[in-house]
Amino acid sequence: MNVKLPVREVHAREILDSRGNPTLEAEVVVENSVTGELACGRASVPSGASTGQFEAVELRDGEVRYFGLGVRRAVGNVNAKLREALLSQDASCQRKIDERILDCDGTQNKENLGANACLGVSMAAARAAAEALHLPLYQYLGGIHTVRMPVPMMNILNGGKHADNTVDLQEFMIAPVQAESFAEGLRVCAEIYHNLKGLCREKGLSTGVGDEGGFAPDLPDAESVLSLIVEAVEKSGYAPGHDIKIAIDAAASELYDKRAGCYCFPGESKMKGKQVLRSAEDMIAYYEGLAREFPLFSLEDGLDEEDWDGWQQLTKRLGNRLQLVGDDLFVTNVKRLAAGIQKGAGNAILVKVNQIGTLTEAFAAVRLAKENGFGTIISHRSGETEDAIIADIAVAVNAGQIKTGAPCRMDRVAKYNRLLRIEEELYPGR
Ligand code: 2PG
Ligand code: MG
Repeated sequence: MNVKLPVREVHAREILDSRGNPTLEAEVVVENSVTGELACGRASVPSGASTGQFEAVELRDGEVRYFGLGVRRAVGNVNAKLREALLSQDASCQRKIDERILDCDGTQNKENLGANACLGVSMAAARAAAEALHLPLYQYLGGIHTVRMPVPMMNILNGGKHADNTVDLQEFMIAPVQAESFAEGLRVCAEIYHNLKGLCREKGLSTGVGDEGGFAPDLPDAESVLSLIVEAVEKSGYAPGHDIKIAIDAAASELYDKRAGCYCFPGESKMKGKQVLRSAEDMIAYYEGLAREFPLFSLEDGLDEEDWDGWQQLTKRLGNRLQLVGDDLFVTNVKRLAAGIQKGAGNAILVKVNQIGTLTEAFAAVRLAKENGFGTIISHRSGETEDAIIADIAVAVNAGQIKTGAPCRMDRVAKYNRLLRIEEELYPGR
């Protein structure tokens, strides 16, 4: 007898995210048709700062309260329209639940109900279904295929839109590529994080942190950031390039000046007392130089989200040496990813469920990436909550990599801790 999980209740509320801005939390209650038991799933929606212009629409109220950032309209859409669309629907089929959500919204970019409304319900429905079947979420979503713990890409130094320092590139991350387990990798990264703090202190640099928990000192350029990170790795007793590799998220769309047709580096300009501008060609040469000098293995959003030609060049020049990750470029959207695959732009995708608005669509992007040999990284947003669902998702889809900030601030650490628990369940005694 097939168990069905009819939806019995759908509810949303406004809560706060890690930046103190409102976001949406949803709850879905389902009934197990065999046992009659009720189960509730809850999920909350993250929010970006360096959002791509092609992301699904995050519905904000635009009223006086919370400086326009309230999400009461999105909450209202869940409590009325989505609730009505989903009551009695079978939550054991996530695809059908998500299709109902898409139909109910009826637009390409979810501007009607809001991607925040859609995603909250999509994730809460999955949680409720897992709960009703007494399965951990990663297992419900991935079944017996859940075998791979992700390697963390731990962001230890913040810049760009995530901090008020002079570092122009947004994220500098370390990856423990030799670690024998997730737990070991996490330990290694956390030790390096602490040593980085010590080095900042010794050098008279700020040890304050940015939105994702990484340190946010004033440094003149990417080279000095990378040198400092290499020093922290060595001080911790690990070999840069062997034990630890470095990833950058340049978030270049944020640096791109459309009118001038070039990338502006305001922090570097300020620190060096002269204006620093780079063309797409300069950017590629710049990354080439950084990759020669430092143990880089991954570069995310190296160029603007609309510069397909530049991305093709970048991929030709660096694609065999670096993982070139499209975040704002692909926005977890199969159409944009398919265009990138066809053009040879990038070789990996950053997957953020709120960029697209339902789990089913995010999983489709992961599938398409894998079928085409693209790398996959499940990612947080700079505005997060205590919800650690991306940990379960990363394991469920065998993404191989996760990006979820520093080992600091519980909104980030919650994801790492969830992965520790999952590893213990999957590989006891590892
Ligand atoms: C990114 C993300 C997450 P935001 O650019 O990759 O690190 O930042 O959520 O601000 O878009
Ligand atoms: Mg990014």
